[in-house]
Amino acid sequence: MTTKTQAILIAGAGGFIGGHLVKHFLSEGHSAIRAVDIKPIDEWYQAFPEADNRVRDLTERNACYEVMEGIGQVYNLAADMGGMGFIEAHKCDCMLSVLINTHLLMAARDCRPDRFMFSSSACVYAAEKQVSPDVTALREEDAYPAMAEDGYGWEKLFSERMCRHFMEDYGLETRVPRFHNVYGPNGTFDGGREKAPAAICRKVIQAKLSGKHEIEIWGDGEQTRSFMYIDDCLKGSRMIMESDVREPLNLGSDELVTINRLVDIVEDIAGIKLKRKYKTDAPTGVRGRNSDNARIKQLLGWAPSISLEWGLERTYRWIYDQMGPSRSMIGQSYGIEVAQ
Ligand code: GKE
Repeated sequence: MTTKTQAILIAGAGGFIGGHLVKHFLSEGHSAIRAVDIKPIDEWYQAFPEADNRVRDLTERNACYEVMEGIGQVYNLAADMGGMGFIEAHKCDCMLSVLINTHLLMAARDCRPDRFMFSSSACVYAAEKQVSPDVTALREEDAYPAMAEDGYGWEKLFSERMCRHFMEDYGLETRVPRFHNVYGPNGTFDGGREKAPAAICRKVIQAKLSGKHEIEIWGDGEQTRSFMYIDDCLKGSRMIMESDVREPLNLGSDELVTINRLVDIVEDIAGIKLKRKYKTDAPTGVRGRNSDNARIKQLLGWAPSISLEWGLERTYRWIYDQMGPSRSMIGQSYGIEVAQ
């Protein structure tokens, strides 16, 4: 159990999930939060003056030893990542995150925090298990025999193995949730790293603001995914961290939807219907992916359950607020005439 005074390190605190995790612990009254990210602090998605905020490059060994000092719990969310548009075009950058995971594990081996969580991903799963939209939900053992997502997936799978061997060889208590496409407010929705839920919200808002009622969708829209709202991600991460589950564990929604259905829901929220243009040569990743939650239910008695409609409503509103004030700006930057 994490005591309120135990020092907690959030690596990747300037990012989407990391920012929410810092806020989560502060709202629970935890007093010693060390928040670390490589981005300049004014680029952090969320930053809190109450935390011990440090801008450090955690690919560097010395930086990892510095931030590990006096830490009881480590949440390692630091990674060079994004949605399909990013990971397909930046395979080396994604794999170089291995330097962060390696150096943080070495620092943890020597500084001895009680727990070390490594954020893995559904991208570890073997491609051959994800070839059909009506996919059989992925069970933890479906990561082997391995054929992970190029670049990002292999780095995550390798780092999972390192966590296991640092536990076996050095007794470091590691925990490894496999996140399935996490979405929500205070995440990236533009610029190339965005994932589908945020991207579709942005595109629907642009169409609504511009009056140009059309939307570009990557692929044919029949590919399927499950999307997990950030609040379920935070709750699940805490439960896994504080559990005795040492093996990698799915942390994802099991509400399977097509990308066309995702667009339907966002259109309903926006109160608009758009003409769909399919960009079939865009990055599409696997054909179908879903989370089998039998094991997390069996081991923790809980599983993510926030509905996609509920989560998208809050995500859409937040992105609209980010885009709203600069409506005219949007017009200019996207070369479209803004309808008042
Ligand atoms: N990003 C994006 N933007 N995706 C779109 C868009 C768009 O405008 N339109 C349609 N899609 C389709 C993609 O082509 C893909 O088939 C699906 O939505 C989901 O794309 P995604 O959210 O970018 O990422 P994936 O689920 O394919 O993969 C992600 O999985 C995560 C773990 O579940 C990875 O990129 C990582 O973010 C992570 O491993």
